[in-house]
Amino acid sequence: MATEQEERGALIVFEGLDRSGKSTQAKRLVEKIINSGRMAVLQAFPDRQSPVGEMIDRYLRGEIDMDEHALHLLFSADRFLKKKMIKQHIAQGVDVVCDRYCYSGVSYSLAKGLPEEWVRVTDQGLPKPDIVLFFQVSPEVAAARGGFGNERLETAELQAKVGKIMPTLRDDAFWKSVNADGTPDAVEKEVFQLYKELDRSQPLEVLEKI
Ligand code: Z5A
Ligand code: MG
Repeated sequence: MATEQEERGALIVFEGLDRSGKSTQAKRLVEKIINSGRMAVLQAFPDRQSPVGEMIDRYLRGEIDMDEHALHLLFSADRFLKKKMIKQHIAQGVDVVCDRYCYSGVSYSLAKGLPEEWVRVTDQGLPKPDIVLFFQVSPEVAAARGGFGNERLETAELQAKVGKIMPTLRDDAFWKSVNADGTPDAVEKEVFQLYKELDRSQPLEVLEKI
């Protein structure tokens, strides 16, 4: 546990559309935090290495089919299985950087037409992020970063729907927009500035509403 003098870790979440650069910048942030003398870990969701994440991965790669409700619950379960790890790290002063979180879960499932009230409750009880870095990329810039890959959800139609839904989940109390159109170095600078402004004075909260 962090002593009274030590600051707790922070829960930092990267969200945004496909190819906005989340994975690139989440990795860079962890390196930058460690170089600055703190400890940090990176957690991607889905965690394709875990047993639950492996099922999700097989679905995304088109190897297996799955009921959409079951898939939504697997994405949520994948996060809940990391809840203890996240809380322990934060109590020990380690920053946890998440590449996607429940806001991807809610946005993609709503875009597929699952019932809104149900979709919004399955992640309640997770640790609440201290900050959501919302990567905003313009469609032209995202398109210039290469076409969609071969995964099941990488279609222009679904991405357009997600692009309309995700901003509606925004909570100005802890969401910060990042201009993801810039060069990797410019985005890194903006992200690190927001990181440095984090307030760790209050205990980590529980996510009650999405
Ligand atoms: N999903 C869901 O349905 N429910 C859930 O609960 C969760 C996820 C958590 C897999 O996610 C799918 O699961 C995803 C959402 C759904 N569906 N789709 N589509 P994923 O996170 O594994 O997806 P990904 O493969 O990592 O792609 P991504 O996240 O969309 O990309 P990104 O991480 O935002 O971008 P990147 O990989 O960092 O960069 C993309 C490319 O652009 C790459 O070639 C970079 O070198 C380049 N790049 C990055 N930044 C820049 C800048 N600044 N300038 C120029 N080029 C750049
Ligand atoms: Mg990514």
